[in-house]
Parts: sequence; C-alpha cells; structure tokens
Amino acid sequence: MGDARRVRWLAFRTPEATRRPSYSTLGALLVWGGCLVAALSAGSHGGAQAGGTLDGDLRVRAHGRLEHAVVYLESVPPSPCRPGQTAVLDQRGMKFVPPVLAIARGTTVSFTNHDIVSHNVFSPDGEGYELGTWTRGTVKHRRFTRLGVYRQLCRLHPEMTADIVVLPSPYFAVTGPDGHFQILGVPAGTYRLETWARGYAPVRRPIHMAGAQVQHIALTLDRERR
Ligand SMILES: [Cu+2]
Repeated sequence: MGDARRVRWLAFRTPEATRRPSYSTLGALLVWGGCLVAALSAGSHGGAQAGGTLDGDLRVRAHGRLEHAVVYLESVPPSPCRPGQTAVLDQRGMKFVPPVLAIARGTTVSFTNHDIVSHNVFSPDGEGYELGTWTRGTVKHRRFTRLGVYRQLCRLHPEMTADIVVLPSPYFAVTGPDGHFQILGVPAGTYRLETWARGYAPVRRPIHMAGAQVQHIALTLDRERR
C-alpha cells in the first residue's frame, strides 16, 4: 500500500479515533498529521507525496530467481509516514509463515499458532529468547530493538525454522517467487542498498533516488563462501 493511500485512510479514520482520545492516540495523530501536511505540501509543488519506487529483480548467479531474499536501504531519514511497527510470524501447517520476516528495528512481532498442535518459539541468536510453548489461540509478542538476524526455532519440531531480519530502516522488501521486489515511497537521496539471504553473500551498492519515479535495478547474488 502506498503512503498516499495510508494518509487517506487515516484521514477517514480520524473522527472515530478522536472520540476516545488518549495520549498515545493523540501522539499518533500528531505524527500522522505531520505526515499529511508534508504529503499535501509536496503534492502542491508537483512533487512526490509518496516518494520514489525501487523496483528490482534479484537472481542467483547461474541459478535464476531467489525468493525470500531481503533488500533494504540503509540510512534513510526516519519518516512518520512509515509506521509499520507491527508484524506477524505465524505457525501454520507445521511451518513458520513467512519463512523470512523482515522488520524495521523497534517493531513488535506477534507470534501466533494456527495449528492444532502446540508449538514453541525460541532463538539462539543475538541476546537469545525463549517465548515458550503454546497452542492455537494464544498470541505472544516480542519487540526487536537490536539489528541482526534471529533464527526462529521450535523445540517440539526441529525441522521448523524461519528468520526474523531486523533492519536499520523501514525501507525494505522481501523478494517474491519470481525474485521481484519493490520498495515504495523512498524519499529523494543517495542511500546504500544491501541484501540479506541465508547462505548468500550480501550485495552492497549505492543507490540514488531522484524523487517520484520508478527506478529499476537488477541484483545478482553469489553463494556465501565457507
Ligand atoms: Cu512446532
């Protein structure tokens, strides 16, 4: 969903939100209000209220497309127009879904279980955590404040695995089955693009975004050397 659409959605919701004000609601409205003003002001100058689009294809050398690869931009200035502070890692059909969950630092992940059997969630990476074992209907939450990659494992089913990738900016995408990705709403500027995919060496390159335009990019990954 583009930022402009988010802004319109918020404007539509505002009257309901203000009926039951709270400090957090008001804070959010102030932030969103700033976003709205910025968007309208950019629009009135013919600029891009939604920024540019980075549209790319990611391949593995000699092996074609790669799904579930993370592509992100570093050091993009923070924007109130990109909240994206929640995400879900589900357990369904004896698998973690999605197998790769990319989030911006500060995001709270909700861990759900839609199977009829119990599952467990823990990670041995970084500071490590153990969320316990639970059945369908219970939701656990964890906020990720440190950058890094956290393998998600289940003590009951060793074959279950996923990765939560905590990124320095909310400007990221995860490739689809065809290796395609899109990062929307990127403000004009020069950034460093990076990739993460388990088993593959990261690709880094500078990227210049000029504003409200679509920029195409092709990335090729190589297997990590062991
Ligand atoms: Cu399990």
